Amino acid sequence: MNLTNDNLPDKLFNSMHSTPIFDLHTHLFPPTHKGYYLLGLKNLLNYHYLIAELLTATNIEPSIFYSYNNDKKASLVWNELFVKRTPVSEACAGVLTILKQLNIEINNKSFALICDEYDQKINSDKNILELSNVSSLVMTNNPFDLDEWSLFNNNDWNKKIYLSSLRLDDLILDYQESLKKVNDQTTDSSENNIIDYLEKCYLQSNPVYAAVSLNSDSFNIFLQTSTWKKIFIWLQSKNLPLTLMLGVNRGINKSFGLAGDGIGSINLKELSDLCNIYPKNKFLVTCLSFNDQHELVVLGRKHPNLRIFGFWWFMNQPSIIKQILKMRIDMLGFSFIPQHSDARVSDQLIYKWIHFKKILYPVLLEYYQDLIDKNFPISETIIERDMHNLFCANAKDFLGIK
Ligand code: RAT
Ligand code: ZN
Repeated sequence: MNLTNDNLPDKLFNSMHSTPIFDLHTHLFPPTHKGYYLLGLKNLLNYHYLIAELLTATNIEPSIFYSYNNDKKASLVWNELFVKRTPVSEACAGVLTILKQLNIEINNKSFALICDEYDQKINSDKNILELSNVSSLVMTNNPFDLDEWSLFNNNDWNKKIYLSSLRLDDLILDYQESLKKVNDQTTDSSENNIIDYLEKCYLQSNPVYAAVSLNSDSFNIFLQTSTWKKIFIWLQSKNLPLTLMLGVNRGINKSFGLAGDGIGSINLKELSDLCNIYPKNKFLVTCLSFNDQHELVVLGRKHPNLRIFGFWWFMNQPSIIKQILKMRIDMLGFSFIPQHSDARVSDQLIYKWIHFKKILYPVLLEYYQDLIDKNFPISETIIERDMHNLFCANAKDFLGIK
């Protein structure tokens, strides 16, 4: 049955909130991976997005802050950003959204009491996956970090929920050190070892893509070195897409640690060249700077082997998302992957997806209403198909997975 402007809003809302989500890029790990699996309010408060806000809003010395244990860091963030100041930023709002979803009132309660109540409500990744409606997600797995990589020596976690990706930033950031790590594990020390090593890691982890974050300086290395040429050929032979996270400048304030990265430049003409040079390779692309978004969407119309995804990090702000989302729909229809969570603490899945849907809903409603006004029939089946594509199938089809 075709929908009308009267029943469309409810149908769209229900379909959007009941469609299972495939989260294309996170930094999450399964619960059995101790030391890497992060959960709970204190970890939420120690998120580097909030640490950057704390360190810039206060005069707390970064080295002193980082010398504190996790409990003290979290209570400091709470006190400075949620008690002494009004928590209006997107990262602060995220924490409040999670508390609200869990029905945790904060009025007149001490931080310790809020934490206790929180721990009673959330104690496993299962709660979170259910609350956020995420059915599977992609981790970020660094094959040059052997401790982190030890995840793949075990089978005590759900590989259907936690999919892997090969994060190759170390090959860009410190090629010699990465090569050394590879050579330490083999007897022969040739450059081919990198490919052999990637092959070994591929077989061990069954990744859905490889990924690298770059800026214009590193993009040049990337385009020109013989190792990366071999990597492109290897990726193609595996039909493994490469995720490019473009325009980051690491450590612009090194004292902030993980919270100290900023925006770097990127020349998207070179991305276009890359798509032409390697037409059989597939590239998933997201850009960190607002300034690159228009050109990126144009490239998304020109290169079938390029798929735009998500609102990455500094782009993941409601005011920006609304504008860029509409631009993407205007030029690409629904042929892009609208969002990923980038969650580092499992609980963040809850707020990242709620926040995104809050923006997506009115935007989509407007497009569908316009189609109905133009006598284009919109049925429930169309809405469900579109939600499934936006939240899941666009990404999975590009990756070539079920
Ligand atoms: O958004 C983030 O959490 C950043 O710290 C980065 O990790 C970024 O998402 C990345 O994958 O490089
Ligand atoms: Zn990330």
